[in-house]
Amino acid sequence: MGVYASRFAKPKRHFLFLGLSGSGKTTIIRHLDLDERGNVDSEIRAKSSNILRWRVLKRVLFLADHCLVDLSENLLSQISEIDVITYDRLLEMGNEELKNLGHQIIKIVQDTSIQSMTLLPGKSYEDNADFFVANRYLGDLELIFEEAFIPSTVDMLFIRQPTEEPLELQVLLKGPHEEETLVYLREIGGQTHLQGEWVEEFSKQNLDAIIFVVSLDDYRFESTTGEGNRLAMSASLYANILESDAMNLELPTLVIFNKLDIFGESITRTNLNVCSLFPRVQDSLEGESEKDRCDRLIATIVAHFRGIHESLRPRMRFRHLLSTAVMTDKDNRGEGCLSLTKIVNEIQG
Ligand SMILES: Nc1nc2c(ncn2[C@@H]2O[C@H](COP(=O)(O)OP(=O)(O)O)[C@@H](O)[C@H]2O)c(=O)[nH]1
Ligand SMILES: [Mg+2]
Repeated sequence: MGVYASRFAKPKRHFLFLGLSGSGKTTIIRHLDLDERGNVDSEIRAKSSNILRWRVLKRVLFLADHCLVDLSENLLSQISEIDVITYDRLLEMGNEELKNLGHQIIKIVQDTSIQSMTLLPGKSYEDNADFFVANRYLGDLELIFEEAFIPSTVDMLFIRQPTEEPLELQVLLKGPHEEETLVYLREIGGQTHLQGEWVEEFSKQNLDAIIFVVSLDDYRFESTTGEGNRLAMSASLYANILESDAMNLELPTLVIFNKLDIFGESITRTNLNVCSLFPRVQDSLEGESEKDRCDRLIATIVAHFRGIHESLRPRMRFRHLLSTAVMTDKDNRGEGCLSLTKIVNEIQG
């Protein structure tokens, strides 16, 4: 019996995800789960529809606020009516009321001046995350304000819900010869006030690796709480983790540089030099293609983290992967599309 149990027990891996709030930890975990399993729990999805409606509503009101002068009296009075709706109120809405709200929002969005504004990315980090989501759903307002609307599995990757409660998913990973490994992906909230709890997690005996998530796009944002540039914050957080007394020196870390997709776009508009982290970076080199330039700038960021790692953990190899967590189109897996196999191989390799 004992022989069979040990022969057939699935090996287990425990990975802990850490990183600044908004770097993409939850999205990556959901992406990996979806990738192996093909779907997200329907209960979780049903609960998320209001979060999506709320984000779209807030974004539209925010944009309307910025072009007040161009709006008609009628539209203005509608906007002030919607403006008083709270999140709790939204949760109580029945079918008719939701539909009605959807139609009001559609009217506002149909105003051309607002449409052109939705194309402008937000300045602050928070605005920008909302911009990204709202923009994706502006064409589907009618659908998402139907009471029966349940976000699809792919929609779930776009719904931001800051993690307060620890999130843990178990994913069954099949190897090339059908051998199975049970992988536990665990995230604790990235909010600063929760970072004290991380220490407790480091000391857990069964932990196999720390996966530290960095948003590449953070280079262009200042923290809303006055702590400076977000990429610089992320780098010092990584250093703090490696320096933590509670962390086992043999524990591998993997740094995932996420949001490769928006980085590629951002860097065409905003120079890497807005980030205080590096000495001046040459913006473009003669004869350099757009793709080469992007790769070189990413390499600059990666090298910074590598430097931190090598000075604090000289005997442990620096492991990293690039990622685009929101792309889940299986037929169109681009560069940076993560898989659990890639992660496990990188950590074990
Ligand atoms: N464009 C883009 N957005 C992403 C990516 N990964 C995450 N996001 C978005 O970034 C926001 C924050 O992600 P979340 O997973 O909640 O971050 P967490 O706080 O680290 O758990 C969400 O709106 C995600 O949809 C990515 O690779 N590309
Ligand atoms: Mg999260």
